[in-house]
Amino acid sequence: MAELEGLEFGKSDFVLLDEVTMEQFMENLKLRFEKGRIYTYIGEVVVSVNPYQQMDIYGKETIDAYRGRELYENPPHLYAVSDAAYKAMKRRAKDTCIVISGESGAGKTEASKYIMQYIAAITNPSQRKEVESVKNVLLKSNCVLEAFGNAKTNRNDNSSRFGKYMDINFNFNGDPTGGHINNYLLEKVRRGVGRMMEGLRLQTGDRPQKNKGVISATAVSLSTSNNDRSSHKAVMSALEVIGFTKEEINSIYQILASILLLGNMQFESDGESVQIQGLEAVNQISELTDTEPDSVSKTLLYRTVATGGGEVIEKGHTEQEACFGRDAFAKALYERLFGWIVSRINSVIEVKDYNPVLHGKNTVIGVLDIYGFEIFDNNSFEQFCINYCNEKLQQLFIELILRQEQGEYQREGITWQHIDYFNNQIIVDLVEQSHKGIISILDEACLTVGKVTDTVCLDSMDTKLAQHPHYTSRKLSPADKTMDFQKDFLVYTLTHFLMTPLSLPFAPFLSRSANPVLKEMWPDGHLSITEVTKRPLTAATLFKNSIVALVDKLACKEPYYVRCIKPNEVKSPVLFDDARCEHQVAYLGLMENVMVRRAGFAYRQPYARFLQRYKMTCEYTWPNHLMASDREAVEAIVTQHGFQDDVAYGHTKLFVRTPRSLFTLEQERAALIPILVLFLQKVWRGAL
Ligand code: AOV
Ligand code: MG
Repeated sequence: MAELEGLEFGKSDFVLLDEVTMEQFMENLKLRFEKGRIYTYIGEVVVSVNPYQQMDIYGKETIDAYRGRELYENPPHLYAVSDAAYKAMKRRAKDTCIVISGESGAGKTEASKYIMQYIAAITNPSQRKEVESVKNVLLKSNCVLEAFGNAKTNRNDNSSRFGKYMDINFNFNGDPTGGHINNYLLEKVRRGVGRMMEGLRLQTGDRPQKNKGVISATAVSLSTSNNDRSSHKAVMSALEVIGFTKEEINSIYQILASILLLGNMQFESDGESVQIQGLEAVNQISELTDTEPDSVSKTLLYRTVATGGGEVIEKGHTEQEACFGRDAFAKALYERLFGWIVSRINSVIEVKDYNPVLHGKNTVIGVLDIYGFEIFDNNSFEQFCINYCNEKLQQLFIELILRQEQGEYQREGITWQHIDYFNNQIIVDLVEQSHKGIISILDEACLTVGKVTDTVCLDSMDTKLAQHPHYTSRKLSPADKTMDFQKDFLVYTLTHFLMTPLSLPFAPFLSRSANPVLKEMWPDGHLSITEVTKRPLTAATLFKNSIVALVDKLACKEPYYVRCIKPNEVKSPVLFDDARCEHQVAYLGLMENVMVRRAGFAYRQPYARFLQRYKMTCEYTWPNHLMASDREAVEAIVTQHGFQDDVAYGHTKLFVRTPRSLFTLEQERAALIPILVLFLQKVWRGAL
C-alpha cells in the first residue's frame, strides 16, 4: 500500500489513482521506476518495470517479510503474488498458475526465476532430503534450458527462444514433489550478430546474412572469457545435478558440434549433379553422430519420394534444395535435441508413486514464461507464431480477469457494472479461424507446396481477408498511398512461411545411429517414407494446437498475473521512454484492468478474516463480539469508521470500493498494536 512505502514513492496500486487516465497512470509508473519501486499492483496483478540493474530486493530478509503475508501487508513484490498463489494452492487446494507476460526484454524470465526461488525458499522447512533434491532439479533445470534455448537478439541479450510452462507439483504439506516442463516452439534460426557463442549460448538477430537459416559455424567462435567459462561450468554442473550421465552429456556436445558443422557446409554444382564442398565435414558429422558417412552425404544430396503407385525413389537435389535440406537437417537436430533435454529433465522430476489416499490432492502451481511480443525489421514465421501466442495469452487475461470479477460478484450477489475494453479476439480469429484464418490458408498452401508459391498464397490471403479490418498487404494498400506500414501495422514477410510439412529424410538413418541419444531423439525414425508423407500437420498448426492446449491448461487454474514492461530500448536503468512505455501499457490492457478493478471493488475479504484483523479498532468487536454473525460485527466496524457508503456486503465477503477506507483501518490498527503489546505485557507480568 502506498502508505506502507510513503507517498513520495507514488501509488503502490493503480486503483488508488485519483483519476484513471493514461496520464496519471504513466506519471505514477514513471515516478515509481525513478524511485526504484519497480513493482506496482493493479489489485492482485503485479506490474513490473525492468530495472536493468541488480536490485537489493530479493534476499532472505525480503523473503521472510513476505512469507505467509497478505498482499496489502507489504509493498508490491513478485514474492507477494507468489505467496498468494502458494497460499491458494496450500490452504484451498486450488491449482494455480502465474502467467508472466510482456514484450521481449521486459523481464519475464528474470521474474520467473525469482518466483521459483521464492517458492523453493518457503517450502520444505524440515529440509527433507527428497524434497530438497526435487527443488534442486527444478531450479537447475532453468540454467540448462536457458543455455540451450536462449540466445542474444537485438532486443534482449538473453532472449528466450522457446516458451516454457512449468508445473510444480505439491503434496498435502505444501512441499514440492516434482514437476513437468512443457516447451513451445523453439526458434531455431540463429543469425550472425558479431561476437558469438557465449558459453553454450548461440545468438540470434535479424540482420540479414548470406547463409541465413541456421546456426552457422562461421558465425560461431568459441569465446574463452571468464564469464563464458563460468557459465559453461554452471551448465555442466546443472546437467550433472539433474542426473544427465557423462555419456549423455558427451552425446549432447557431439550433436551440437554436428549442427555447427552443418551450418558451415557448402555445395557445388557442375550443372548436372550437386556435390558437397570438402568431404571432411561429412566424415566428422558421421563420426559425431555415429552413422555411416554415406548415409550423411546421401541425406544431404538426395531426397526420397513416394510415387503415386507407392513406389519409393531417390531424386538428386538441386543446389538450392540441398541448402534447404541442410538447414532443415540442422534445425531438426537442434529442435529434437532440445526436446530430448526437456523430456530427460521431465523424467527426473515427474511425480512418482503418488498415492492420493496417502498424500491428499496433488496440487499444482504453474509458471508460464514465454517469449514476449516482438517486432524486428524483418518478421518471419517465428515472429508470427510468437506474436500469435501473445495475443492468445492477452485474450485469456481479458477473459479471466473479467470472468473472474463477474463470477465473484454474481456469487456474492453484488451488481456488476460493464466496462468497455478492446477485445483482441478479432486478431486471434484472424490467425486461427478455420477455413479463413491465416493458419488455415497457410496449411492449404503448404500441402501443395511446389505448386503454390508465396505470391499465390498471398493472393489467397488477400482474397479471403481483404475485408478484415486488421489485415492488409502491400498489394491491397500500397505503402506509398494510404498506409505507413511500419507505424500502424506489424509487417510479416511471407517468404519461408511456406514449408513442406516436416518430411524427415534424415530420420531413418539417425534412428539407426549407435549414439543412444540420437536414437531416442528419433523414435519415429522407423516410419517408412509413405507413412511420413501422409498429410502431416504443418508447423503452424502444430504450434496452434500446442498453444490452444496451453490456454486450456491455464484456464482451469486460478491465475495470478505479472505484467512486465520494458522501460527503454537501450537497457538503461535510468531511462523511462514515455512513448514506448505508454504503448506497452495500452496493448497490455492495463488501463482497462484498473477500470475493471475500480468499477468493482478494489478489496474484498471474507468476513471472518476482516474481523480478525480489525476487531481491535472497534469497541463492539474487541476482544470478542456478541453479535449474531461475523457479518454484523463487520458492519459495526465499518459503521463506526464511517465508510458504510464505500462498501457492499456479499454473501461471504465484505467488498470495499476504495482502498482508502482500508488504509484508515490499517493505520488505526498499526497505531493500536504497540499499545496492545504493552497492555498484554502488563497482563502477563501480573501488573493488571
Ligand atoms: P524477457 O524474458 O522478458 O525477454 P529477461 O527476463 O530475459 O526478459 O530480461 C532481460 C534482461 O533485463 C535480463 O537479462 C536482465 O539483465 C534485466 N532484468 C530483467 N529483470 C530484472 C530484474 N528484476 N532485476 C535486474 N535485472 C533485470 V524474451 O525472453 O526476449 O521475451 O523472449
Ligand atoms: Mg525470456
